[in-house]
Amino acid sequence: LKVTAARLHRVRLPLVHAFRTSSHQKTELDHILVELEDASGAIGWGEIASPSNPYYAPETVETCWHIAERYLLPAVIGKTWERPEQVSQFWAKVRGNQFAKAGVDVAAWVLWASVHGLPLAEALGGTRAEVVAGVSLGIEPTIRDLLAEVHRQVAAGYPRVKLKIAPGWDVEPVRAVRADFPDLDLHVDANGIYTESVEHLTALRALDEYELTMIEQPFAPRNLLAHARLQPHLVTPICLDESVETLDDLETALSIEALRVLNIKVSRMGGLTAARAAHDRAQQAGVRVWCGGMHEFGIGRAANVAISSLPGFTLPSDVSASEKYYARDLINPPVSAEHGVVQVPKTTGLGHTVDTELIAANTVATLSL
Ligand code: OSB
Ligand code: MG
Repeated sequence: LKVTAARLHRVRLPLVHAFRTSSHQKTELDHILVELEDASGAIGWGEIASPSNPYYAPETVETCWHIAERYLLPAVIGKTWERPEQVSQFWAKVRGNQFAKAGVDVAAWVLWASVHGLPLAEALGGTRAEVVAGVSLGIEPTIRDLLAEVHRQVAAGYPRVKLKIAPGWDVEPVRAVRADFPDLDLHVDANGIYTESVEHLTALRALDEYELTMIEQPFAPRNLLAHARLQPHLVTPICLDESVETLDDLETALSIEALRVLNIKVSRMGGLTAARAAHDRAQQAGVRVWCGGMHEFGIGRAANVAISSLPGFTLPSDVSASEKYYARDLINPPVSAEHGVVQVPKTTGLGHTVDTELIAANTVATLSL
């Protein structure tokens, strides 16, 4: 297989419901779609789902565009490969920049799966026909607003709810949601905002009595030791997200027991090849995994559904239906969830058609190489 042409499309879509985390609020998503084409005209799509600002990870939309244009696409175009795992080797010298790499890596996997007549999930070795989805809910203006949102999502059938927390918005919202939903699979995500101050540790330890499935990323991404120090004081498992960008990060975290659960994001790990390897390693180490999201449009979300079909993804993934995020998604059919369950497509490649007209209507920049 050989990529002979590549295109980038910077696309903006408004969110159905504004989303606030411990670091920022967003009302629209600005992602870069990647198209890889071979000499026969077959196309693989991928999505660079970097946030606009460097508050989750160091990348931004502009840095991703630059890295893809200048380093990643030139490394791939014209090279011959047999397996999609080889493609990330072409840019092995490029450090970091996981989101940019992930978009190109996914496009290569989708192209490979299409050319070989395989559904993406099957190409990856997925075994599940359906995937259980959860929802991730942002910080709301009031607890009453949050409860309304939780009721809406539980009524829509989602069996797991994750709440964003931050100092001052942690024990109270968790207590309120737990009171209304004693048996709900509930967890929290701090996006690294807590420190080991007495006040912060008191709040984190207070969360332990609400039977949360996990506390995700309480401390700063590079502070693995703080996670390892807190875990023995909690019954609730600690889950890492931002801390694990590479397989080496995962190895370090495992060796110091900084996590009991791993949130595997295709974007944060630099693509499907690395995400699958992280799944394999975590499974071997007895660490439970699930697939996190970055509010992807349908293309990135389809990759998340595909990786979630691997056997080790035993916790619900953030692969909610398209309609939770966007009034109209870029793929057909959109991702849909019934009783919180998403069917894994059985058709080849991405498993959805890409709505190029809708993409064109929402594109703010393009590049052809
Ligand atoms: O930490 O999981 C996170 C969105 C943007 C940045 C970070 C995170 C999130 C989410 C959204 O939680 C999950 C989704 O795509 O539904
Ligand atoms: Mg997270």
